[in-house]
Amino acid sequence: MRWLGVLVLLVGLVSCQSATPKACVVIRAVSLEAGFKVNDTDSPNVTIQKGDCIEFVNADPSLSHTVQTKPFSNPPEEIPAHNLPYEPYSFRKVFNIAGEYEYICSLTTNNVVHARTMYGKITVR
Ligand SMILES: [Cu+2]
Repeated sequence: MRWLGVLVLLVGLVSCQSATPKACVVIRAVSLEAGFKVNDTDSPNVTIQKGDCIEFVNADPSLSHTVQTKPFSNPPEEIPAHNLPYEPYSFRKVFNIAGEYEYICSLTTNNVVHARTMYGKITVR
């Protein structure tokens, strides 16, 4: 029965490799004033398909930012709080559950609440 284990392993390896990941949609933290922007758009909102991924990047050299789901927004799944140091660090997440994910930067610097300007919505279909 050992060959069966080898076969299962091989099939597993092949299926992993064939599932080449699609390029992620990039959401940049541009600045405290400008907030988040999707790819090269001027919008912090995006609609993706189940199984797509989002890559969060901090493109703001002057401030740290974070990303997480907006508290009490009742998303299908939480995005736990992630620190976003200045790029090239990035945080990637695959969204497998359809629904609306409101996200924010949860920081406060010099009494300025980032979430007032740094927020957006990811819709997964
Ligand atoms: Cu921020």
